[in-house]
Amino acid sequence: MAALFWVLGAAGAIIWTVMMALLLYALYFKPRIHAERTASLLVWIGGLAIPATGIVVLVIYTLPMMPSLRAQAGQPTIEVVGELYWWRVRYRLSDGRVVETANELHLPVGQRTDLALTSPDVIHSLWIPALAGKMDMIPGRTNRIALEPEREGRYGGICAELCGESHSFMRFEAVVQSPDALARWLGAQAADANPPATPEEKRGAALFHETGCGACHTIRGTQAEGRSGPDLTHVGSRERIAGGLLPNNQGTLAGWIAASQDLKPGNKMPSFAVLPGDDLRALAAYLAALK
Ligand code: HEC
Ligand SMILES: [Cu+2]
Repeated sequence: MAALFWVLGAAGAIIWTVMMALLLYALYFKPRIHAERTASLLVWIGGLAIPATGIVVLVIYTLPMMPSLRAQAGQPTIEVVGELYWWRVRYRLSDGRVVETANELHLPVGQRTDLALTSPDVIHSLWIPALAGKMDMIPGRTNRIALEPEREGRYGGICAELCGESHSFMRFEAVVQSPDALARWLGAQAADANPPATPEEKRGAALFHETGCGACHTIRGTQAEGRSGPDLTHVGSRERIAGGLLPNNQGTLAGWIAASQDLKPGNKMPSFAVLPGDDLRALAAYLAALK
């Protein structure tokens, strides 16, 4: 980008200076009147040939700078699906297992990762300003973007295409880590959910099934196999919930379950305002322990 900026900026500055000089010359030095043949020659050369050559040279210089968006063999590919209003992130491991998570995109530092982007219903746009430009997520097709982060850290990402009521709450984080740390994280995510340990967590697990949460959420290793909401197998390991809206802890989990529609209007999870406080605390304790 820096090379592109300096070269195109310099070319633009040179052309601007020459044009201004010609303008001043024409205005103040009153050149003699040209014969018609010379005049039309001037127009053809100065008005067409020189600008066309300049543009062609600049295009030839800049075209190879465009990143290749084709998936490259051997590069890890992550599928990201834009949902209303959260991000479904899917990793296909080399042993055939599939790991799904939400609103966190874990990437290896210094390595190219191809993202395959799509959406089931409306157009979203994936944008991590610190890492790359925007790329639309369009129903019925798969767009690709390649990321090659240079430094470890957490980078904020947002949806950059107005997609509905809670569009502004559709955030996520790219977590750039060493390939070793990423492999450890993927290994942990691929495991089935921890069984509930304390009596409160056990009550939460039972409530999860009685209340019907499993119709929309998967918790691998249990009967919950719903697909329309985020996979909750390791929800306790995430930094934030609900598309970056809330930090992740027992209190915010309980609040989310009771009042998801007030916190994030129009999202696809109903508020469970009828649940008594005890039940909410038990559900939240169970989910928070799913590290
Ligand atoms: C009708 C489908 C549906 C049902 C039923 C449902 N959920 Fe959800 N849930 C969703 C959707 C969709 C989201 C994502 C909302 C968003 O972020 O926009 C979600 C998000 C969540 C999250 C946040 C996950 C994250 O990583 O951001 C938690 C926790 C959660 N649900 C727990 C529950 C619990 C507990 C129940 C049962 C009491 C339940 N859900 C019932 C659809 C559902
Ligand atoms: Cu969106």
